[in-house]
Amino acid sequence: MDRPTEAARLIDDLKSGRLSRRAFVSRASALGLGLSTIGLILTACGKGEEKPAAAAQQGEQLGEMEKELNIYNWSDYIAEDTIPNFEKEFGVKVTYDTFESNEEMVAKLQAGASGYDLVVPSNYIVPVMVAGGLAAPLAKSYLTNLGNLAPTFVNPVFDPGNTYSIAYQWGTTGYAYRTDKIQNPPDSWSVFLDAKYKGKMTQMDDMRDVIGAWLRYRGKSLNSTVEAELQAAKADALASKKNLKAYISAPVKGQLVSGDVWIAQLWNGDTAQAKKEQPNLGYILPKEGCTIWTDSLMIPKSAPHKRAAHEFINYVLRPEVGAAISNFTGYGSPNQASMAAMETPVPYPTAEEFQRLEYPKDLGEAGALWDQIWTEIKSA
Ligand code: N2P
Repeated sequence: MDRPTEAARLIDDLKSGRLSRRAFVSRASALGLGLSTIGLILTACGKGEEKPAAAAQQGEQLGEMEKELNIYNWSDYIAEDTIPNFEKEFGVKVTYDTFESNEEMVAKLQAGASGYDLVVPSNYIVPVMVAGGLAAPLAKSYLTNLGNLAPTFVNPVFDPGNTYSIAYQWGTTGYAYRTDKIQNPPDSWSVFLDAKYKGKMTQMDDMRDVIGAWLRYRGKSLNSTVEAELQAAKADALASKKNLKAYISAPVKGQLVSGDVWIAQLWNGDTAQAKKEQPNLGYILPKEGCTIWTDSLMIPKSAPHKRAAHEFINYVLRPEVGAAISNFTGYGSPNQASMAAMETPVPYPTAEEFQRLEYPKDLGEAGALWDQIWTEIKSA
């Protein structure tokens, strides 16, 4: 049995009482689930939640369309007319908030009473949210446009059967640089160790991207759970921090445009957005390798407007809506019908490029060590 299936069975056994809470903790740790994940599951099960399968069946009946929808998405990650057009067509008032990292989004949901109907997690955090009881199973009968997804985004490893999530956009984490300021930029993460650019460089305010890049720099997986490898990544991060202006994610775009920053670890799409204002921008996928990710639409279990949330997912799955989103964001579309409707779609990586790309996965128990190392890097 694969790990997600085995984990789901353990959760079922816990809920039905076939497994004691204590036995659950030991079996779940043996499976590699992180302590924070196990804690989330125990909390959720303590509240007497129903089994996923039963919930999925109930989820097929969503009732009347609601008049409101609350969306929580990454910043700069939607076309300008996506929301107004949806509001007009469906008679729904949308409230739209943004976040800058998966961890920020999950913390908001865990705090409770967020009121959000749709969130947009990346690969590695989806199973953590599912195990923590934060996700509602999708009622597929409402998603009539699901057939537009490209086959590679159907049934992803992080969410077998697309039970809880539907791909929204995908992209990579490399680095952006000012072509008018930097001649011959190295195609290596070592650029951040070069004091020549001190004070003109930034890295993402994101534990997975920063530690992940330094792991790859030393030839390791960006999903490493090996303490010695993580300590080496920390040493490189501390050495490069001396040259950095800041750890900053999407908001660095303005500084690249103005020239306050010349080199910024960044996602491909946000770089493309900045390039519309500042043509002297290039983007590099370092030779040591970097992250490729898929972000997906997911409905929180606590969502107050689940019917409207499903209608929104189905709306995004329309060819022209998905195409407009990717045209604005500069990211890849997982929708093959949208790809066909775009003039310059971001092509899916070639096999050669894929050798340098790696999907982020749930870190299991090592998540706590990653958290600790990231705190040490940030506070140094
Ligand atoms: C939004 C891009 C976020 C994608 N600006 C990160 N997974």
